[in-house]
Amino acid sequence: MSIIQRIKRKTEVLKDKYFPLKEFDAATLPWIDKPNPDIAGFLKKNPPRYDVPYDMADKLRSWEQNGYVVLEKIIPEAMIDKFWGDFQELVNNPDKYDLSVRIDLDEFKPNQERNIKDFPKKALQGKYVKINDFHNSSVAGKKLMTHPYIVSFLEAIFNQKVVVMQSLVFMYGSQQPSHQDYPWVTAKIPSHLAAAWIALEDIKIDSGPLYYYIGSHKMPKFNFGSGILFKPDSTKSPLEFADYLDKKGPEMNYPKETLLIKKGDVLIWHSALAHGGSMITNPDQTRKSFVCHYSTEQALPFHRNFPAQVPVKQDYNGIAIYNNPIFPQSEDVLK
Ligand SMILES: O=C(O)CCC(=O)C(=O)O
Repeated sequence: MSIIQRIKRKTEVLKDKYFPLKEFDAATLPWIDKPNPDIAGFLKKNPPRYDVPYDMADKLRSWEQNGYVVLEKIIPEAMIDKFWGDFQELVNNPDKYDLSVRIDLDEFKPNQERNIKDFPKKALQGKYVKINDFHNSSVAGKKLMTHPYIVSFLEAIFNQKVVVMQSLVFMYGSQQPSHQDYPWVTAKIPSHLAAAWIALEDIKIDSGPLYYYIGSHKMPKFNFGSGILFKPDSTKSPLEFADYLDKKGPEMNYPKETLLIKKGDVLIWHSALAHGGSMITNPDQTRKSFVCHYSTEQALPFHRNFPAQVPVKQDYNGIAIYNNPIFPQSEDVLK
């Protein structure tokens, strides 16, 4: 990083400390989040780079109104099976790999996030497990998260170069309380964020499916006492945030919907869509999914954990993926 870039970065950090954000910055909002976006006009000037099997104008209208879209049957089964094969290899042979895993079980406190080899193998195949950034190890993961039909939609909403921010693999439902993503998964521009939930199997009602409040990306933003982003000096907790969203959703008539999609379908959601994981009612029922967060190169020109390092990037279908500087030995080990 040059001296000028360092000074700019420091200025941004100080600005955020003393003048915390109360709303997304109107100047950097994606075009589709601005009032009355001209979808037909946009698509005339910016047709998708890939020939997509869905109606892009319809999907963009739905995104603008509802804060999410489901792209049905867009991922070939073979791609998913290859990725799941890599995942099985990982959890059956954790000693051979380096990657960060979080298991939200009391028995692993106070270090619930560790290198995969530092957890008992059995726990890795159970509940409350989040496998972080497995795409760095798996080429099939990189191909899956940058599938051209996902890329096309992300490019349409951002109208900019898209980058991968992070990914999670789940075997079981997360049972995560309601939240929006922008306070946690934060780039330099919090509105430059979207996530894809790729169903790796048909999702069953008793598996603890994802739910979301339709249209909630337009609700007034929660103030953590430190502005709209969660920070070490926030005076409001994640549970108070969940409570706010669960009250505000019904109060503002944002219907709650449960995601029961099929293997190969993909949900893409807005950075401010309120969502969470419902309760698992059948403890044996899996809910295999690959959840990927994306941003733009403008908002995330570096690996999210290494803002001061020049990133090593790979290009997949026009999307940039940053190599993980913590585990260079793991990059692309599963081909
Ligand atoms: O899949 C889930 O249950 C939760 C995923 C999620 O909320 C997220 O990654 O933001």
